[in-house]
Amino acid sequence: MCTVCGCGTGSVEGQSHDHHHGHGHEHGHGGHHHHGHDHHHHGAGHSQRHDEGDAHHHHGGGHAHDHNHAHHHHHGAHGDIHFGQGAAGVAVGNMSQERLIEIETGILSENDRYAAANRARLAGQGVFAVNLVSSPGSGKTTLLCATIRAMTADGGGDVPVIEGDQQTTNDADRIRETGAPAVQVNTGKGCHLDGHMVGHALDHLHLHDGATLFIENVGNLVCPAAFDLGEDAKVAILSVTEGEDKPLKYPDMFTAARIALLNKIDLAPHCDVDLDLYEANLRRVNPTIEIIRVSARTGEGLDQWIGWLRSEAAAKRLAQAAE
Ligand SMILES: Nc1nc2c(ncn2[C@@H]2O[C@H](COP(=O)(O)OP(=O)(O)O)[C@@H](O)[C@H]2O)c(=O)[nH]1
Ligand SMILES: [Mg+2]
Repeated sequence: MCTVCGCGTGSVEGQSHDHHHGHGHEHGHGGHHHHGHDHHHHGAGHSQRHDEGDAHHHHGGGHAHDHNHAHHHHHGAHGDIHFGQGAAGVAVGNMSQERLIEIETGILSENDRYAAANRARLAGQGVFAVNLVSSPGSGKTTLLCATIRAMTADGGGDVPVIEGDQQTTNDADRIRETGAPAVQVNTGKGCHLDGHMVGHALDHLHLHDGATLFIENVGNLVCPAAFDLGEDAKVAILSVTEGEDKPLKYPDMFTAARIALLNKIDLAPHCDVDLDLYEANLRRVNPTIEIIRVSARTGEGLDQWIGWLRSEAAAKRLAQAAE
């Protein structure tokens, strides 16, 4: 599970796995989710509220707790409320910040072990892997289908795909229509892919040496930023309809990404969007991020994106040969 979001376990398409600590995903991690997010964000040491029992907090939602416990939050200069001001960045009940950091570090280092194993395995096969991250609907799957079609148009190109979603095999089905092999990972309540899930997916993909592996993460601009899957680069996809301020609101994702694809550029004339401001905001949170304006619909910018993929894959092969 993830202490950032309290999310749970997943299953690889066609099988039911107990991925983490023996929990099945039908366990209903929704309850824990609320533990992680809503009411336990109060600062430590306010034990009087815990005597009330957790049940009513689960259903009380933001209103009840804001009403009753607003004094536990840190209020900013403009009356805005900031949760999780402790060193761990979150607050959980009466747990100390040190203990929280310990738990979060434990989960992330477990993930990092799986990610390192994936990375070694991919390197051993000369596979270049990208992790596509974005909010839902920004066009990851559409862009991926267009990319695969362009990369395989001349009959070449080996582009296996791992698809992450909470439910359904829709996206893997869309990918398979292009002729590319795809494995769907359903994360259940989980809001991101993790290293362990990707390791299982790799077992099912039968990668060929030198392939370019695409991993479409769960649509979510927050949690996937924190989880290394063993990829060579995170690729953030934004669409012009999301608004220029999203890089500023979700900076972790854009700090973690090496490149941003500004998608649905065909819609720009119909939106009140300032593309230069969009790019400036991206560079504010990540001064070295590469940005390509693309349209999965018209194909604009796809050559540049595929050029980036090919040159990065070539650079990886060169670096490995030099080792
Ligand atoms: N106009 C336009 N629509 C797009 C573009 N890319 C994706 N879409 C549409 O955006 C919606 C969400 O796309 P999808 O690929 O499922 O997004 P995902 O959730 O990030 O995988 C679909 O209706 C797509 O047809 C684009 O470049 N231009
Ligand atoms: Mg998708």
